Amino acid sequence: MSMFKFSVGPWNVHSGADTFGPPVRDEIPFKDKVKKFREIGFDAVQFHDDDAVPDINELRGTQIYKRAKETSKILEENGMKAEFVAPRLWMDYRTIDGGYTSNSISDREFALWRSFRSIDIANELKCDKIVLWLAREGTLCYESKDPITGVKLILEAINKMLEYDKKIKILIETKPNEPVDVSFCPTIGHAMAISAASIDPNRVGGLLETAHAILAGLDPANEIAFGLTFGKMWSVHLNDQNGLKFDQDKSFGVQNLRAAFNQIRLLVENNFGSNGEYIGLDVKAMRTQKIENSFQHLSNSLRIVKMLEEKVKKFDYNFQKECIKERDYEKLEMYIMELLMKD
Ligand code: 3MF
Ligand code: MG
Repeated sequence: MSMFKFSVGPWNVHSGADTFGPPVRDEIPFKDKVKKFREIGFDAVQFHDDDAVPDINELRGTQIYKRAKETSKILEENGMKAEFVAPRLWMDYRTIDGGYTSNSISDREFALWRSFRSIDIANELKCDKIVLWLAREGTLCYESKDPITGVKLILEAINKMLEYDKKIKILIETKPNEPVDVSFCPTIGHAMAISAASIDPNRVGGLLETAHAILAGLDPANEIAFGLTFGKMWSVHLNDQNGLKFDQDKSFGVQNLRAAFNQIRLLVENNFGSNGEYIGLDVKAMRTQKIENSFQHLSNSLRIVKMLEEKVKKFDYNFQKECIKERDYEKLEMYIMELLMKD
């Protein structure tokens, strides 16, 4: 039994299209995905605004609420909760140059419109978290934007969201690059600084994704720890990543088991989830996978989390203390290797 609750996004089961090739599997309908997520052992679904309300750009007011209610019903029928809503600001022709930090005023207004609608949808789905993956808030051409203005515009947009809804919490999902070359908010440290400068620091926190930390050249567990220090690590996207390349979203733990162990150890030791936080698994199936096996990366990742929880239970804290006292870190390191490799 796991001490954690788990969440997943509909985008984590996909048709296998990538930058260089078309879809290789049929899209699975949302309803069927939710049912399967539940069967595998997930407790909640993560949403982009247009996952919850498809064609959101064409809809207005009550139509948006109506669609959100339909989505909410599917969740209820399957005994699932909604974890968060994230405005998908990177897909639209109006956000080519970024959302909140676009050089175009009307594009920035569109980005805010979508953010306010995401808050409305979150309320319909009975969740109080908005995630901002700041995908295009940065530059492709460094000289195209002023970096100080960029950070101020992000802060301004967040403040407007905090004013729009007095209960909503904003989680910044940091990533150093891709699709932009250079991001204005690349790490959890940056997210914490924006939180502190906002009009309500208690409602602005972070979401750390393993792969994003690795892309920033940082240790994922320490990024999570930094947010936890301030009581502001409100979600995690566990997955894995093989070095500095495109964002791979590999199954959790398959690349660096020791780093994965230390992420789970940190979450266990700090009782992550005790305020209703979920462990999100932001993993993608390999393109080679057949449709009937296109949920396997999710069940594998869940299994790896649970197996690592068992390893954490076996972790001998007295032995650790002894090694620290003797300053014999070689001994401590070997102990970890044996813990991970032996039954
Ligand atoms: C990109 C991501 C995103 C976010 C999602 C919710 C598509 O690297 O990780 O997944 O997690 O948009 O914020
Ligand atoms: Mg993510």
